[in-house]
Order: sequence, then C-alpha cells, then structure tokens
Amino acid sequence: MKELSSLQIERLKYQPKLPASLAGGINSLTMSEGSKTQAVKDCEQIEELFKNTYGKPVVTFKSSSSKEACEKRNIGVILSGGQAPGGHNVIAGLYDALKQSNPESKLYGFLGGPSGIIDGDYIEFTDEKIDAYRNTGGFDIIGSGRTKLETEEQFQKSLKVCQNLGITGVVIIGGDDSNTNAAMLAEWFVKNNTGIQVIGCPKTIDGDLKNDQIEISFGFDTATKTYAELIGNILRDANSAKKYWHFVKLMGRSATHVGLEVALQTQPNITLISEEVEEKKMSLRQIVDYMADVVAKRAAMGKNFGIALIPEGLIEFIPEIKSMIANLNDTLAVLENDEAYKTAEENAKFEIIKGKLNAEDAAVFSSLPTMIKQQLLMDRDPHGNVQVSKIETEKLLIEMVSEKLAEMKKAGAFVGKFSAQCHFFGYEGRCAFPSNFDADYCYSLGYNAFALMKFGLTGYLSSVKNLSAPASEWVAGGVPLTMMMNMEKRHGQFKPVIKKALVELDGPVFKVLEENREKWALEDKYIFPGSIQYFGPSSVCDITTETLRLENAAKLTAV
Ligand code: FBP
Repeated sequence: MKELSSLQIERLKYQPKLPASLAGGINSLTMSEGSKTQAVKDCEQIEELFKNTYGKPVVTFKSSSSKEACEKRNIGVILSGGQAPGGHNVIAGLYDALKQSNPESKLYGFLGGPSGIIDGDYIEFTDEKIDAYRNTGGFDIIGSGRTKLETEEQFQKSLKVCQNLGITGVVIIGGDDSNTNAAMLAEWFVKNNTGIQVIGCPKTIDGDLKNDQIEISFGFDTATKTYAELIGNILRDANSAKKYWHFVKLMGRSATHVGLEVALQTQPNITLISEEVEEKKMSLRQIVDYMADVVAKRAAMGKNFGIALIPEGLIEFIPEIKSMIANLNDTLAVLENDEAYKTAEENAKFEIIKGKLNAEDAAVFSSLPTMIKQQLLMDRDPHGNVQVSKIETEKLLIEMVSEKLAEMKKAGAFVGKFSAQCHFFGYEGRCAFPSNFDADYCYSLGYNAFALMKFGLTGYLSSVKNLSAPASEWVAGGVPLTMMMNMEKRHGQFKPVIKKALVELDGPVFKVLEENREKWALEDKYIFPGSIQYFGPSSVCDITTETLRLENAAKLTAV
C-alpha cells in the first residue's frame, strides 16, 4: 500500500526560497525603524484601546556580518480561521529560525485554533513532525478554529498556559479577524507586564488582508490558481457541449479579489463584482437583468452556453439587502437571548424578525425566497460575520434569471434555451499543495516572524514585500497591527478590527475586467490556465497572480 503520493514525496524535499536579507541566517540580522505610525481610521479610539502597542514604527531587516546567538526560547503558534495553502510552511519557517537561533529552543503548536491556547491543548514540534508537513497544504498539522480572543478570562487562561510552558512569544497565523485577536492579546500581555510577545502572519485565501504595507495574504495565490484551473476546465466543457450555462459562486467572503483574479486568469462571460454592485447601487433585479441580457445576446448568436462568476459575498453588497442585513444583525443580537424567538417555528421566526425590522427592510426580507431567509438567519461566526459560504446566491440567481428569460421569451426578446448548472468553489482551493510562490512566501513569513520576536517586538504583523520580484529580492520586516485597525460594528457593538481591503474600482486590476467585459461576454476569449506546476520552467512555476503583478506594476509607475 502506498503511504504518500509521488507529488507528496517530491514536495517534502522542496527547499523554499528566502529573501537575501534572511538567507544569511537568523543570527545575522540588523533591523531599521521607520517613523511613528497611526491607525487607518478612528485613530483616537484605537490609541485609547491599544495604549501600549499603538503607534510603533514599521521595521525592515537587513543581513549583517555579525553573529548574535539567541538565548533559549519557547514559542507557541496558532493557526486561526479558514484554511489557506502554505500554513504548514509558516510553521516550518518559524521552527527553522527558532532552532537556528538556539537548538534548545522549543516550538509548541496550540491545537484547534485560538481555543488551544485558552484550554492548554498543545503539542511540541519535533524535526520529524515538521519534516512530514513541509510544503504541504492544509492546517491539519495542528488544526484551526475561529474562537475570538477578547475576554479577560480568556487572556488570563492563555497567560497561565504560556507560563506553564515557559512560552515568551506567540505567533498567530490568521486573517483580519485573527490578527485582531493577535493585536488584543499583544496589548493585554504588555499591559500586564507578562513579557510575552505576539506576532501575526497574514493568511487568507480571500486576499483582503492587504494594504500599503502588506502586498497580499498567503494562500490567495494557490487558491485562485486552483479555482482558475477548475473554471478553465468548465469553460472547455461548456465550449465543447455548448448546452449549459454554469453559474459558479467563488469564495472570498466580502471582497471580490478571488473572483476578479480568477476572471483575469480565465476570461469568462460574466463576472459580478460585489464592490461594483454597491458603488453603482444595483438592485438584485438589475443584476438579474444584466445577466439575462448577456444570456439572451449570446443565445441570439446561437450560443446557449456560458459561464458566470458570482462572488460569495454578493448578497451583502446589494444596497437594499446590505442595509437589511445590518439591521438584521442588530435584531438577531437582541433576539439571541429571547426564549420566544429561539423556540419559535420557522415561519413564526420570520414574522418576529419582520416585526422588528423597519418597513423597508421588512419588505426586502419578505421578498427573498425561504431558502435565502433561512440562510440569513443562521448563526454568525464568532467574529459576528454572516456565514456567506452558506448563502446559495448561485441558485437564487439561476432561479431569477430563468424567470426573467421566461418573461423575455413571451415578449420575443429571448430566442434560445437556458439550462443552468450551479457550482460553489471554495473548499476545493483552501488546502491545495501551496504553489512555489506560497511555499516560499509562507516559509519567509514564518522565519521572519521569529526575527521580529528576536528583536523584542510585539503587536506586529510579519511582512514580506516586493513580491513580484524573485524571492531573493523580497524585503522582510514588520508592520504594527494597530496601523491597520479601525472601529466596526460587530454583534451590535463597535469594536476595533483590522480593516478589510475591498476591490478598488479605480485600481489596475478591476480596470482590466472593465475594459474587456463586453468582449468576454459575447466573444469566447476563454483562457485555460491548467493546474499549478511545481516543477519545470520558471515561466509556469513561478508566475504570480495577475492581481499582484498589476498592483505592483502600478505602484512602480506611480513612484
Ligand atoms: P478566513 O478569513 O479565516 O481566512 O476564511 C476565509 C474563508 O474561506 C472565506 O472565504 C469563507 O467565507 C469562510 O472562510 C468559510 O468559513 P468556514 O471554513 O468556517 O466554512
């Protein structure tokens, strides 16, 4: 019986590339500091909440000829939130840096996400354990979870666990919500003179943890390439059989970075961008009209097939539904402890909700099919987010486009057939073998996270920049977490959170879609990216995403 696939065996041997500044070794680094920083918004409130960690400078590392060994240290690491390809390499990079700095140092992995540090569930990493996971996808090395770290009791428990293990540093690998956890924990540890540092690492396939300092979160590269491969395959199938419209919902939670990147890699007929829908104040009806119009135009050309990409978070961006969801969230937060609501039958629940919403929101809620109503009432995640992955927008749109086309047929405005298939791609890409880019980037982020600790920093996000250049030219350093924060309403209350980056409609990536959309709708300009290549020519193994390429090129021209 085989225990490993041939690719697994070869990937375990891959040696990730490090930036030149880190490649000289963890004991040969110097750090330079920029000027004082401030929060992206709501500076006063953020400064008040993060008195001890606010305003620190951005830092950058350079290789030096000195050799400064490190005292023995125990570090803990947490994988937090949704899986993203490369997480194992962050841990491998962290482990290698820690052991290089002092072979007696220990790395502990907290199990099942942030709850592991609270409950004291952990393992100690060994060479054998790390070597079995190098360059592999998934978070199964220690598991992940979405527990929000915010209460005094959770912090006290975490402190006890760290003290028992002699841990003086915690690395949290996560997205915006998880790094908000990291910022809260870092602040609490300093305020209470614990001597424990906290460093975050930017993870999420959604690609929305980025800003002037962070070019992209890890996992976006591999996940989008995986979805683009699948979409390319479906495009070929559609173009061969010429009988189906495929409506594909793509993960990415709120922002449409994933959908936009996949669109640029494959050139499908329809790509909906949530941010554009919001900006243009498009109603659900207008979205349906636009899609039906493309279907009808293609049908008139004899093409009863095509592919439409639908962002996972679309529903939250349609203005009338967005406003309704915001009020629905507040209403649900109040009803959380209401026994009459909790024990009511489904239809009675809908009525209670309608009674609590204003007339406009109640009308929008009522207009939605039961399936979507049910999905909107599902529990929020621990950070207060609607679980958009469970809302079947792709099915809703197929139903509504079908109805619209039936009306158009009666009026003689649609002459073809509309037979649709629905898909949801999300989980398929989150645990793929990391691309070479993600393998290198993640290893560097983990290695760099320990460098930040070695220099005594806390409340920082590990940052590796200049990512469109070869890995040797990447720039390693750190960004204060408070620099990325603002206040947002969660569970009915304003809380400090890391600001999500949405698709910029005046940015270079969206512009490519905008300029080509009409052509891609009617002419079949499909591109078939194929699967991620791990071995072979650099032209196929080391390509970055279009998003990173276009955004970094635009930054260069702006300089
Ligand atoms: P993170 O923000 O934690 O990285 O999660 C990303 C994501 O994959 C979203 O795209 C998606 O909406 C969500 O996780 C799904 O969550 P779950 O894994 O809990 O179903």
